[in-house]
Amino acid sequence: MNVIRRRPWDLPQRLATPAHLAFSRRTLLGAGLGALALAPAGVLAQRVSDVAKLPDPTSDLYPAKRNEAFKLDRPITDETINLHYNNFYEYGTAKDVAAPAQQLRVRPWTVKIDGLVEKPIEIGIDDLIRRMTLEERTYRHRCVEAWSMAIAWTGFPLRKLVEFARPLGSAKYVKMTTFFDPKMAPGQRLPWFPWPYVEGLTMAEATNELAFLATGAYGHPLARQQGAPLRLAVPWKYGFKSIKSIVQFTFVEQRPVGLWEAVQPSEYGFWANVNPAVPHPRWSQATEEVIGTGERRPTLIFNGYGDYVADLYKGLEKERLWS
Ligand SMILES: Nc1nc2c(c(=O)[nH]1)N[C@H]1C(S)=C(S)[C@@H](COP(=O)(O)O)O[C@H]1N2
Ligand SMILES: [Mo]
Repeated sequence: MNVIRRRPWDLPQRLATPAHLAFSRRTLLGAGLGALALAPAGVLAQRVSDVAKLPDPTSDLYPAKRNEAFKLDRPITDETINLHYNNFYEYGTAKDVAAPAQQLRVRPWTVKIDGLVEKPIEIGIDDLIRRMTLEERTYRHRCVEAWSMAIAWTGFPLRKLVEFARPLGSAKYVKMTTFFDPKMAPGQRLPWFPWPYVEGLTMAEATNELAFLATGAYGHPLARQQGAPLRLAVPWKYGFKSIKSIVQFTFVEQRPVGLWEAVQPSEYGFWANVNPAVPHPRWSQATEEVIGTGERRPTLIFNGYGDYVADLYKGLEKERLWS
């Protein structure tokens, strides 16, 4: 089925609703999204506040100490803005997923580690978080749609999880997978996406100092729309690599195919490193809209993180490193 010829951000804002992804309203209603869109605001607000009241068993770990090694060249985006402008296709194709995302149940939450490892592991998220030392890092985030933010994440280096996993020498990539539960994620009832969301990194990328697993943001545990309870932050790559609400890390020999690469391989590749000189097939990547400021800034190669990561790509110049 070749339905996704256009992605929502090609459309004028007023048209950027799921109904304009070239599907009939009936299809959407059948998929359950119509009902969500039609739910009175009050009903949704009620559900949101009920879920939000549940205590987070790790909240005593926040705020964590900031790691001052990671400096920003711009102010941190306001938390309120960050919480109301999100990409989370499991909860809708526009940016206003904050309310529907409150349906995501974040406890109990089990993380599986499997594939080419000494011994597969299943561990509860609270247990995992308490085994790690949380720190705060301020990172830029550059979406492939040419907008950006700057965020204070809390979490731990992905490298620490890799060490905990004890991968075999034959492991070449780590494949990460988001939860799959169409009952609590209306977007997963849209049959034209190959759910669940998947992303992957090479072992060298996964163990790079910058690769970070976020458990919190702005001094407290992650909000659901940010990808609670565990999401990736790889700030030198386009935002779609930073997979949310991860349930599984699988060490593999074959290069994983991410959800966006599966949907549109001509536009979204495996590497997806930020490069202002290489346009997306349908738009320029030269500048970015800094959300919440009205400002456009020139985009930097590797999103400004070349000192950390440029070496990873030496000798790979023939690969499609940039989209
Ligand atoms: N599971 C999942 N992860 C995801 C996405 C998604 O739709 N589903 N969107 C990606 C994209 S395109 C971006 S830009 C970031 C957005 O993260 P934010 O909403 O916290 O800014 O999440 C990424 N991770
Ligand atoms: Mo994105």
